[in-house]
Amino acid sequence: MKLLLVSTNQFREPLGPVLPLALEFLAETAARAGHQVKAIDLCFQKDSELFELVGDFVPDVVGISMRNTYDGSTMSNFLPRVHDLITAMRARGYRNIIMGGNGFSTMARQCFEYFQPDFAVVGEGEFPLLDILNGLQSGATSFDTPGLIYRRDGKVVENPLIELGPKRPYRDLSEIPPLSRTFVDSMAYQRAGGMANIQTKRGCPMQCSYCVTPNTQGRKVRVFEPSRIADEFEQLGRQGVKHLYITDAEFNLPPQAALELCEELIRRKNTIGWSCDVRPVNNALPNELIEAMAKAGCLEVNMTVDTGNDTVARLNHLSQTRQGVIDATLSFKKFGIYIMHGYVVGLPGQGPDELRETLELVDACKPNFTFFYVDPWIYPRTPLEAMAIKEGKLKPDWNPLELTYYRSEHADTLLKMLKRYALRHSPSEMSVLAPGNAPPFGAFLSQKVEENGYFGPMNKLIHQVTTKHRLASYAMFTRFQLGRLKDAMLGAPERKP
Ligand code: B12
Ligand code: SF4
Repeated sequence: MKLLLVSTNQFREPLGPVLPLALEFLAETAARAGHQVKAIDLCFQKDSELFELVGDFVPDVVGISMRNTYDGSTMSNFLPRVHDLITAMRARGYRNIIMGGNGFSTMARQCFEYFQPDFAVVGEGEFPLLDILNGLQSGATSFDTPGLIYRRDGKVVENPLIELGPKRPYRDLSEIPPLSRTFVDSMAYQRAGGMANIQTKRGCPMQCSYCVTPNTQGRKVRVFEPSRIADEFEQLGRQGVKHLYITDAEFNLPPQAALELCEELIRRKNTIGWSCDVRPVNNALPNELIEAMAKAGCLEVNMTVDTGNDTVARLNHLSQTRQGVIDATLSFKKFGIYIMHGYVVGLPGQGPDELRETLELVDACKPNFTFFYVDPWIYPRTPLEAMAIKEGKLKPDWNPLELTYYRSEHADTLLKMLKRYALRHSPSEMSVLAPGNAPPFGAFLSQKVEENGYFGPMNKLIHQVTTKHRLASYAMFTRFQLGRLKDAMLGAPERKP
């Protein structure tokens, strides 16, 4: 079959464009299975150039990847643009349109209704894509691929996945061919901000209240062989890549797999620097792992802490303790790894006392950089959705295609406290991302990053840019002070796609 794959993401904030790694996985898998593949990355192109790029390739099947539906900080809505692209493809006579991607998967049923593709895949795409290609090739009209949404005899069929619990029939990642990393130009991303990337595992065993990863990647963690990942590092190194972002939900879960990969990278004398996300789950950040990460090239970690209060942590299914966070942070600093703490202000159970405790934790840890995300974004099929419905903050028939935030009853007080705290600290040490307050900050940052050809650890860059260009921080605070947040409340009507 002739497969055209299109990555639609053109968003360049907060730090320049992000490489569409999905395209590498999907194109490699389909090509190795004998299909003819053309992969188009629209990141550096105009939508109007699409058909020129397709040239005389006449696809039997078109795969469209949608990484983000929205950016919750700038409140950018990516749905209408992708809708226009699909309309143009239909007008061109393209059939068998398959949609998938991280953003799409977070609200797949609603996206399917909105975009009206022929097929939609929830979660990882390699195996479903092959099922569809092979099925269509042999004239099949019925598919039993788990999680597939498609049309049969004019009716929408939704195959059960969708519970991604332990019963899901997981496929072994070794069935995915090693990536040649030739379908996307990694160096273009390095030149434009350093957002080249790599994936070493899929899934997350936790179920933090607001998070969609267990729904999109499953709760069973599956890892790629360390030697395969080290080969991919070397392959990217030969292309000139100097820094990578590891896209794993949490690099340190489980710690043993992370340690084995670090040991392999150390054995291969890896020279590429990397950043990753880590979660301070109890006992999951031992000193031995942190030391190995430093030796294996880790330059920066984003530690999602969310709260400094143990009760709020338990209520939101965050398995961590204050002491664990302090110990791990000090250990990262000791081994010279730049550490960012991320907090979500306004989680269920968080009142002024709990926020005070959180700010005390930040003071005790003194991470290099701190991000406060104000008001969590509610996704379907998450514990936060259930809590919001139970508390009467969300209607059971809400529409996830309308960007919706969980709004704490203490929101105004929490924001005032946070603002006071933020203004006491140098703006270069922290950022506050409230819905709607990010546009000047994100746009300014990505412009600076691209103009100056920065690449490397992401938060270190933010730190550098905000120190050099105080305007970025001031713009952010000004928006914050204007109370922009007020018009970004639950289900604001103008956000409809
Ligand atoms: C790593 C990451 C980041 C890093 C990226 C760094 C880098 N260099 O890559 C950073 C921190 C910079 C970042 C930023 C943002 N991110 Co982010 N990010 C992630 C994360 C953790 C992994 C994404 C990833 O690369 N996965 C690896 C690839 C291989 O997987 P994949 O894209 O899902 O592709 C697979 C499937 O989706 C499927 N598939 C994909 N396309 C297609 C197409 C077809 C046809 C088919 C069949 C299948 C298919 O098959 C693929 C292979 O199995 C996810 C959450 C998560 N745990 O997955 C959030 C996530 C994607 N990000 C999200 C968001 C919102 C953002 C930001 C807008 C937030 C912000 N303001 O900072 C920005 C946008 C950046 C940009 N310019 O686009 C959301 C998107 C939600 C949504 N509904 O829109 C997610 C889901 C997290 C969340 N819940 O908030 N992000
Ligand atoms: S540990 Fe991270 S990826 Fe896993 S559920 Fe929590 S926030 Fe999501």
